[in-house]
Amino acid sequence: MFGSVDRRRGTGFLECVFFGALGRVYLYICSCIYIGREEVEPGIAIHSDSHLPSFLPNVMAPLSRLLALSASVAVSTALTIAEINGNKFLSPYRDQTVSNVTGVVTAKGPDGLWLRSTQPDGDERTSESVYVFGRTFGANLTVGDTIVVGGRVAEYRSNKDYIYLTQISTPVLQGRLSSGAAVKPLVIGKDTRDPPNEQYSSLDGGDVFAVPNNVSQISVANPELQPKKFGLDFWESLSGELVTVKKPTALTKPNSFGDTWVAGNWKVSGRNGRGGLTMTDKDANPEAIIIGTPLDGTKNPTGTKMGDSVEEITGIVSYAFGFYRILPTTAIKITKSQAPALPPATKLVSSGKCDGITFGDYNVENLAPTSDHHPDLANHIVNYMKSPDLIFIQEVQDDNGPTNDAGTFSRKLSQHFFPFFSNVVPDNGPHASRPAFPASHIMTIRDAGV
Ligand SMILES: [Ca+2]
Ligand SMILES: [Ca+2]
Ligand SMILES: [Ca+2]
Repeated sequence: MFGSVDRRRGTGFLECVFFGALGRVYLYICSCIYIGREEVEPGIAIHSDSHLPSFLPNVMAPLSRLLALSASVAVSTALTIAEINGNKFLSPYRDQTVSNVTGVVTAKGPDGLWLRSTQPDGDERTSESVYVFGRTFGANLTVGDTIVVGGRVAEYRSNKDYIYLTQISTPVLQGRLSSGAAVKPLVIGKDTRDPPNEQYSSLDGGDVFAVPNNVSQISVANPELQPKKFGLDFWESLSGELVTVKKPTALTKPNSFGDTWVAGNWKVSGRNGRGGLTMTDKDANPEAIIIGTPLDGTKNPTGTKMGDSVEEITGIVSYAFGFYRILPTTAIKITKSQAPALPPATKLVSSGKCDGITFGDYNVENLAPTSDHHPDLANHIVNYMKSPDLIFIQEVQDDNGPTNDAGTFSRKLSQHFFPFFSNVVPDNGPHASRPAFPASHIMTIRDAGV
C-alpha cells in the first residue's frame, strides 16, 4: 500500500489517501473531536471507493496516531512532566507534540490514565503528574508500569467559563521500561503543604466576594502559581496527582451524582458547629475539595449529610465542571453521622422591641401554592428560626408555579402562607419569574423595630 498525505494546517485536520490493489481508501484524521461536553479520542473516518476488508480499521488506528503526531506544528522531545505542566495554570507546551515523556502509571480511569514523573524537579508549583487521555491507550498497561509516552499537550475544558485541564492527548506508547513500581499517594497536609484556607486566587485581590469581581480570568491571565497562598493555585499544582485525604468530613449534602465536598485533617478556617465550613468575608474556603465520580465505576452515596465522617479517600486531583476535584479510586464510605440528626434551634430570639432585630435566611425550595411542604416551612421558621424579625426567602414561585410568564408574586401564597408575615417585599428583578430562578422575597414577621 502506498499513498499521499495532504496536510491542512490550522484546521487540525489531516487527510490521507491510500490507493493500491484495494482501490482508493480515504482516511480522515482529526486530532481532537468533541461530542456534547466530553472530549473523545481522535476521529478517524474512512471512506472507500472499493470494498474494505474488516481488518483495515484496526490496522489504520495506530497508523493514524503516528500520522497525527507527525502532523503537529512543533515537536519537543524528552520533556519531564513538570516541564509540560509548567509553573502556571496553562502548559508552556500547549498544542505542541511531545515525545519521550517518562512516568509511572498511578491510576487508570474509563477514558485514560495518570502518569507520575520519574524525574521530579523539586518545585512545588509544577505538578509531577499528568492525565493521559485515550480510551484504549491503557488497555495493556497496569498501575506501576513505567512507560515512555508521546502525544499532543492539550488544554481541555468543556465550558468556556471553566479552568483548563492540562493533558496529553492522542498518546502513543513509545516503550514500557518496567512493571511493578511502588505507587504511593501523596497525603495532603503531610506530603504536601496544607491547602490555603481563605483565598482562591491572586485575581480579584484574593477575595472572591470582592466588588467589582471577575477582574480577569485564570485562563486569560494565567498567573504564576502561589500554592502557599491561593487555593486554586494549590490544587492546580497537584493536577493529575494521586493523593490521600485523611479523616475527611463531609461539608455539604452531595449533588444528585454523589459529588461531595469534604475537608481532610488539614488546618481549616470557618468550621461551624455542625462540622461544615461557613463562608465569610475574605474566607471562601478553598480548603474544601469536591470528591467526584469514582474511577472504578462505583457510585458515591447520595444520602451523605453535613458533618458526616468519611473513610480515608485516595484518588486523583483533576478539574471538571467548574471545580477542582478528587476522583476517588472507589466510592466514598460514610463511617459516622452527627447526632442528633437535626441541629438545635437558634438561641437568637427577638425581644420584639426596638433595641435590636433578628435576621433569618431560608431557601424555601420552589415554594408554590401547590407545594406540600408548607407545614414544614412554618415549623422550621417558628420553632428553629424562632420567628426572626426580618426573613429573606429564596425560591418563591407565582400562582402558576414553574410556568415561565410575567408573574412574580403569588396571590394565593399571600392569602394562605404569607398572612403570618406583616409585610412582604417581592423581588421584581429581571430573573424573578423564571422557573430556574424563582423570586426572592424579604418578609417581616413583626413590625416592631423594623
Ligand atoms: Ca495545568
Ligand atoms: Ca514539581
Ligand atoms: Ca476557610
